[in-house]
Amino acid sequence: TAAAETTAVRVNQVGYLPDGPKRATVVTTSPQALTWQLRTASGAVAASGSTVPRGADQASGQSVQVADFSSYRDTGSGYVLTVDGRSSDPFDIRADLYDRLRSDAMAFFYHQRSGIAIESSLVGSAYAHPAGHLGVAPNKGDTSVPCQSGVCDYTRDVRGGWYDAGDQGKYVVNGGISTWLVVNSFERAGRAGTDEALGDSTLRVPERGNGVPDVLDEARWELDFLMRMQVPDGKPHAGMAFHKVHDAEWTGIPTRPEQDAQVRELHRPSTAATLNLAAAAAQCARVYRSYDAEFADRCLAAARKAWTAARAEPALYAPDSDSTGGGAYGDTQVTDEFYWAAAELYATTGESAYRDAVTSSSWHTSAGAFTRYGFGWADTAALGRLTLATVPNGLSAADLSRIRSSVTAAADGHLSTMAGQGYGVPIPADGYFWGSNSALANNAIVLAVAGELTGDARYRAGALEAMDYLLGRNALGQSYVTGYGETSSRNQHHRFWAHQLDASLPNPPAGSLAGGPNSGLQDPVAQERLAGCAPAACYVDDIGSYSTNEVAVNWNAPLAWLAAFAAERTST
Ligand code: 9MR
Repeated sequence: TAAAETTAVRVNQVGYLPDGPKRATVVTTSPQALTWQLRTASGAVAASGSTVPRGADQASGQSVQVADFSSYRDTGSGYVLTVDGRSSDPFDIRADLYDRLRSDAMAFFYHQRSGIAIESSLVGSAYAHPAGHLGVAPNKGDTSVPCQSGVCDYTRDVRGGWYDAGDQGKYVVNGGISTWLVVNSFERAGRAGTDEALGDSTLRVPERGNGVPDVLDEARWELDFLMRMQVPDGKPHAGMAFHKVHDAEWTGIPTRPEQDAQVRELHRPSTAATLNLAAAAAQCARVYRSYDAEFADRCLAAARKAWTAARAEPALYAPDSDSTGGGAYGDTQVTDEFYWAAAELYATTGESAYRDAVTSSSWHTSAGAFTRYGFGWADTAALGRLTLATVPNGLSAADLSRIRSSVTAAADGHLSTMAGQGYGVPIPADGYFWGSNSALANNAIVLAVAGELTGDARYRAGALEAMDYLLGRNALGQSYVTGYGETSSRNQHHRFWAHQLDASLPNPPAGSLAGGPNSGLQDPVAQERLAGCAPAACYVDDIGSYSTNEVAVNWNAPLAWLAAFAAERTST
C-alpha cells in the first residue's frame, strides 16, 4: 500500500513564517497523490490537503511529492505534518522565527576573529580562547609576517581579520566578498527601514555600546585586516593586495588558534585580491561615512589606490597550485572583479572614470553576470550588478532599467529552477559543488533583491523557500545550520570546534552553516562514505569531510544576510 511506501516527510525543521510559503517534500514511491495533515502540538488536525506527485527528483535521486500548506497562517509551536502515517520533525509557525538566527549567523564572525581574545562574557566559556596569531609563543603570529621566498624582502603586520573557515588562513578574495555581504545586509536593511535590528548592541561583540551598528563593527575587524594586506608605497607592486596569509604547512585538527606554531607567510599579490580590496573598501567608504568619516576616508583611499594598482597590473593571477598550508583561491578570469570594483567605486564617488570603467566592461551587458550556479569568490560580476541596481547612482535611466531587469531575469530563472525540483532548491542538479549551500544562498539573495526592486511577493517566497532547504527540507532531512532543527550539522570541519575529535573542545556554535552537498567528493571521508551519492545527498556530518562539511566566512555571510531578511516583519 501507499502507506508502507511513504518513507519521509521533509520540512524546515525550525518552521515557517505565518505569511511565508509553507511547503514540505514527501519521499515516497507512491505514484498517487497522498493526503497530508497539519497537526498541532495537541494532535488536532489544523489543515489537510493532497500532495502533488513530482516523480523522480534529479538532484536527490528520490521519488517525491510536495505538500503545500502555505494558506495556513495561524501561529504555534510543535506542529507536525503527517502523510500516510509518517510524521515530519516538529516545527513552529511564528513571525519571530528568524530573530535568533539573525544574530547567531552574524555572531559566527566574532568567533572567527583572529588577533583578539574571544571573550567568555560574550560567547560562553566553551567558545572562549586567547587571541590567536599575535606572535605570542607558540604562535609565530601575524604581527610581523615574512613573504614566501622571492615574494618580498620585508615583513608586514597583517594581524586581525577573520579566519577563513576550518583553517586559520586569511584570504583577501574570500574576505572581500564576505565583508561585502555582511555590509550589504546592513545597507539593504537600511533601504527596508529595518537596520535598527542590526544596530548597536544587537550582537555580542566587544564593540557593543559604542554608538556604531554592531554589524559594521564586525565587518570593520575584517576591513582593517584587508587594508593591512595592501603592499606599502615604495615597494614593488605598491597598492596591490597580497593574495593571502597562512601557515607554511597545513596544521592538524585540532589546532587551537593560539597554539598554531607554524610559520605564517604572505603570498604574492594578485589582481583578484587587489580588486576585492578595492570593492570592499569602496563599499566601506559609502556605508561607514555617517558613523566614522575618518575611517570612510581611509577606506576610500585604499580602494582608489588598489584600483589604480590593479589597472597597472591587470593579469597578476593567483595560481591554483599554491595550496600548501592554505587554500589556493586561484582565479585567472578577473574582468568580473574589475567590473565589481568599478561599480562600488562609482556608486560611492560618482566619478566619471569609474563610470567609464563600469559601462565599458563586457560584464555591464553580459547575460552571464548572474548564473544558475550562483555568484561566489571567483565570480563577482553579480555583486556589481546588485550594487548598481540598488544604490542610487548616475547611470542613465535606460542603463539602470536594464541592470534592474537583469536582476529580475536572474531571479525568474532561479524560480523556474526551484519549480522544476522536488525540494525547491535554487541551484540545478548539476550545481552541487564545494560550498553548494553558499551558491544557493547567494541565489536566494538575488531573489530577495528582485523582490525589493519589484514588490513581487513570489521573489520573497523563493528566498524563504531556500531557507527551508538549508534548515531541513532536503534530501537528507538535515539542517545544515548548527543548533537549528532536530537533526543539525554539528561536526563541521574546524580546528577549534573539534568536539568530534577532542571532547574538551566545543562543537561549532549555533548558527554555523556547513558547506553542504558536493558531488565532487573531494576529501577521503566523502570518498569512503558517499560513493555513488546523488548530488544533493553527497554530504556527511563528519569533521574529516572538509569538502562537504566545512564552515567558511563566505558561507555564513549569505546565511546571515538571508536570516536578517527573513527576520523582517512584513506589513501584511
Ligand atoms: O570555497 C572554496 C571552494 O570553492 C574550492 O573549490 C575549494 C578548493 O580549492 O576551496 C574552498 O575554499 C577553502 C579554502 O581553499 C581554504 N579554507 C577553507 C575553504 C572552504 O573549504
